[in-house]
Amino acid sequence: MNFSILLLVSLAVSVSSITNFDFSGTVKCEALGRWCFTIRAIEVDPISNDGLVKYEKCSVGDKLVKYAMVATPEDNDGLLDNTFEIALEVRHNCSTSSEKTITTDYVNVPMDRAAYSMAMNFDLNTNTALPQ
Ligand SMILES: [Ca+2]
Ligand SMILES: [Ca+2]
Repeated sequence: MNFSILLLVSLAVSVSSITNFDFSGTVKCEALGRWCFTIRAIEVDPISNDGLVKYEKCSVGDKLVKYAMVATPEDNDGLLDNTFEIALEVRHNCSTSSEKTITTDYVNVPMDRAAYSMAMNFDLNTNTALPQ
């Protein structure tokens, strides 16, 4: 194998081992006055979850807020591990005096995928997540 082929092969390997993640959807809350939420994309791990990216917003009067966020690309999830476990977690104070959390089930994303998009809508009044 000459040098240029070796370079191409190593480039292909490094490109294919990076996964880009993006997240989008809506957050709905019917409440009087101001309400706030923080949405976090996480990579689920047995010991502690990794935060990929987060989005914070407060609303006064608007019942529906759109969100969109792009995570820093991930390239691995530990030794002998070929999938990412991706979930969304929302903390909010919609119609509650104490903070509530909604966590979606995680999705297994093979590490050789170049990109993964998750589209999820949240209803904070019922504490539910609905895939788009
Ligand atoms: Ca993991
Ligand atoms: Ca994993």
